Amino acid sequence: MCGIVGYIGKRDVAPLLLEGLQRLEYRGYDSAGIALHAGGKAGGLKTAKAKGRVRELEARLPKRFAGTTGIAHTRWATHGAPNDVNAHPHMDNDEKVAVVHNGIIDNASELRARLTAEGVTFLSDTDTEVLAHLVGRSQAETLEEKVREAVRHIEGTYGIAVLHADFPDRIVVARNGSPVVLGIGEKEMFVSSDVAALVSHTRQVVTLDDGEMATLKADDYRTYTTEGSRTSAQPTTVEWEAESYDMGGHDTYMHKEIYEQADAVDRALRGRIDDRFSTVHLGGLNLDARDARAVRRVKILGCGTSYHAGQIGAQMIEELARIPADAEPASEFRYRNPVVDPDTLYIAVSQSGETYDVLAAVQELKRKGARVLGLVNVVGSAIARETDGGIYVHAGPEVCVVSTKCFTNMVVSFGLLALHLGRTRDLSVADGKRIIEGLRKLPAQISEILANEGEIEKLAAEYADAKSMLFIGRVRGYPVAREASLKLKEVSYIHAEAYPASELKHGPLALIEPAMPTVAIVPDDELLEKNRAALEEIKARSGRILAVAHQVQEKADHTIVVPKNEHELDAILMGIPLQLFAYHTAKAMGRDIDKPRNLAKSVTVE
Ligand code: HGA
Repeated sequence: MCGIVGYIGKRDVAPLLLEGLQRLEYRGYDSAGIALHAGGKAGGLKTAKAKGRVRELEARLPKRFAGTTGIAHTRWATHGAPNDVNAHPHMDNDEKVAVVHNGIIDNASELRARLTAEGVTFLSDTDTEVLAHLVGRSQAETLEEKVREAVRHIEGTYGIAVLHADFPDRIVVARNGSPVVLGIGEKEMFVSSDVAALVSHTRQVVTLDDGEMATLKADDYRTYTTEGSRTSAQPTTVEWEAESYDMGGHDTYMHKEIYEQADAVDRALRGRIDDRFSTVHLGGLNLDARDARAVRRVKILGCGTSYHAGQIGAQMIEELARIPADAEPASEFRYRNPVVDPDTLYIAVSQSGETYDVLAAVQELKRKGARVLGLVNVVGSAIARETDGGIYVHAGPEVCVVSTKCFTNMVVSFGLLALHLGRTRDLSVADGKRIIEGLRKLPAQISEILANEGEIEKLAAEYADAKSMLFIGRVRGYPVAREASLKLKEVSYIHAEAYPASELKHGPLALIEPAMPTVAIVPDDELLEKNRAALEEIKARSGRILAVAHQVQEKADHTIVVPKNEHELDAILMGIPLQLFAYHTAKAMGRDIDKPRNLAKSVTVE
């Protein structure tokens, strides 16, 4: 999704902004642009924009394009085609104002009609351009007041950064529903929509709240509300290292992040296990034993991979805590006027903590008085702040658009939560101990799975000719099949469909033929025989089968054997070889693995 970077200080701004934009490339975008204060006698603002990659923008920068204050943007079009003109920054007709914007202005057409009637000429098809004209036409004296007046007319979401030719000593930013983070330096200030663009310069950040604005000057910043009253946002220190955003010798971020999983899981467990009582401590949960016992249902909300993590989480909670639990796409939940029950614990799952649909579901739930926890990766993100408490999954920065290590850490975090809830109820000390031992084994078992990469690569080459693939699993294996099929389609663009193995006869068996391979999740659990029967049925119809199992499956053409853990935790491991399978299939097909077509990392718009 769109990205914003801004800088004010003494350094040459264009290279700094280009570097910042490159750090945001992973989010997915279709065009990029820069505006800066030109300085010198003539002063004024200069812009450069280009459809395509940041390097195309770089190639197009005019010869004289220097300054020490500027803003930049990577755009993911929502209003108007991806082209040079629609790329941000947008300017007013006098070219005094430049605006970059993430989000959607819902009342853009009305504002556009009104401004056109007043004599404004629109150059682009974007919703964003109305903001530039509103700021430009404001009669207010200060830039802060002009921006404030402009955003008062706006319905919708925004993270914005604004330059004004008459106010060369400042950048004014504002946030409503789309992230804005200030980076505090020594006699220089940064702003971005994502800490990824800041960490190579400063680890001191201030995250704005919705309804908050800020003025950045080279040696100072101040924050205030859109109503004008001062706020006292204090800087916090970002823990993520700049190196976490480098590829570290891997050919893609996806490959690197798959390989980071053993360490990431270790981080998710660190400091949380309480051997004395065979349970876990989850610091920020804000749910004491009495609250935990009062929970009668658990409802998990997420989108895409996070929703699948939630499905596995729901099963773990049912199994270990015996609390009825289910997961639902947040994007559906928020629009179906859900019955919100005071005894239900809601859990919002998101890597970025900014996923728009999940955030909107959280806000709807809070409005109705529900108790909502967050399960997120990015510390201090909107969902982390809007929820009553929660669990940080500690996967570290995830750059590849498709999620791997964050998914695994989400599932592990659900395992911790399920154990915690279970131990406030009927899960015995002995079972608690068994689960803890299982959790502790995970990092080594993940490394064992990854050591098998050579074989998985060969298998991927074998199946890469398929036009379509079926993924099946039963109960614990079903969400694993769903996530694995999503991974394959995201990175390889091969059509993949997941079904419960128990539903084969009710439809998908009709698809089975040699050209339609099946990937089957076959754990050694109480359903092993049932799963084997499904393999028989597929084989009888000449279907090719790749099994992911704890032991070689006779009926399968190939089996990827994964190490056995406790049956409640098996789902954590069984998907991991299929991440590598998706990666190698996509690689064999020459896909752009880290940036699959049409997809973006943090979906911060609807
Ligand atoms: N609506 C603006 C910005 C889109 C956005 O934030 N995408 O993530 C546009 O279409 O230019």
